[in-house]
Amino acid sequence: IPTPSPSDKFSFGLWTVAYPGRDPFGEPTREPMDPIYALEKLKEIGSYGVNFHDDDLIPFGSDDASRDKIIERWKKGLADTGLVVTTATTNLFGHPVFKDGGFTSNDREIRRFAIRKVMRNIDLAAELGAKVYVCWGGREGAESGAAKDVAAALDRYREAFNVLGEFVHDKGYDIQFAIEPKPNEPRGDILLPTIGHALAFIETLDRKEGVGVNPEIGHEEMAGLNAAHGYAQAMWQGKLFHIDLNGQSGPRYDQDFRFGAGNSRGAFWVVDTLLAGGYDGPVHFDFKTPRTEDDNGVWVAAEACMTNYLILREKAIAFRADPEVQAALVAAKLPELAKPTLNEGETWSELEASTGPSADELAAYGAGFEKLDQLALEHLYGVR
Ligand code: GLT
Ligand code: MN
Ligand code: MN
Repeated sequence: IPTPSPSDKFSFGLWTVAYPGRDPFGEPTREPMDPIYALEKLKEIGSYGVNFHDDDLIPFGSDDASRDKIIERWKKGLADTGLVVTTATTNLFGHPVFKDGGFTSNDREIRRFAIRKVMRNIDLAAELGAKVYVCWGGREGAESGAAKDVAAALDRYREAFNVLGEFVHDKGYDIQFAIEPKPNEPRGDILLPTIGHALAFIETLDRKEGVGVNPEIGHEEMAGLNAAHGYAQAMWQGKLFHIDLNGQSGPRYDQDFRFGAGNSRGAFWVVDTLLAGGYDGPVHFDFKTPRTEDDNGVWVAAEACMTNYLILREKAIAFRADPEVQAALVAAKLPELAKPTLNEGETWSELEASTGPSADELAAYGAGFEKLDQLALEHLYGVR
């Protein structure tokens, strides 16, 4: 069983390991977790970093004196364990004030409150050295048609990111934003529901170079999408600033299983894709231990996220290094896909005037994809 090392850059959200098991149908099954205990355990299992929402650490509404005390204690915990704050984020979904969203609430004062809340935590994130600031639009959305003017809401969403981009720039912080898409839950429909929506939205921002995406495997799969393809496009556009790895079994509620559980074949392709694209940010897990488990089960699940990543990484590397796979890739014309369709310097008119084999002649081949995929499965199933 492979074991994690700091160079793997594994990190966890504080809310993940501290998830007490509350769901819409039942009360928590585990006790609230002390954040310092979380740091100690994360260190013990081999995590490199940690990520947190403001409210994970500092209860909503804490006065300044208690906030300062909590932060001092947190800093000491970080120093004692050596864990790195890779990332931070804001809770704009828990308090009832955010029942219609934060940045896109129909209520203007709530939108102003939300942006102030984010700025306050960015100051803390910068102080703690976070390089990425995740923005999951928890309740930016609606359950019904006329309740949300989507174009106006997107104007306000853009305005919020423009203001925050200016804020980070003016303060001189070395922080990039990563928007996390999710199609539904907790709202019926959420704005920026997929990686594609988020990438297109980012192009409209004033300081778009400072904004990328934080795709979560389960969120793409909730929408029936191929998560690996989404990660690939985000990297292709230079926008994969952070990742939320976890497990999901198809289009259902947000299961947030430990990474590698659920769609394990999809997980294999996500790892292969991250390696191919050279992703080098934190390898961050956003999972929730099922409420059947006690504290011991929480740490079993957390450790398993890293173990499964390392197993799949070994398998993806072995798959790509296998001579039979390399031959199958050539047979499947992957090197040919990497070649430009037109010759160097060739124009559309030269292409128009050129001739090639007939469609029937061109169609007379087998793609060889089944062979290639079976080789991948045999690597995944552990027989190669
Ligand atoms: C929440 C959500 C996650 C987000 C977190 C960041 S909070 O648990 O389901 O996917 O990444 O706000
Ligand atoms: Mn999720
Ligand atoms: Mn997430």
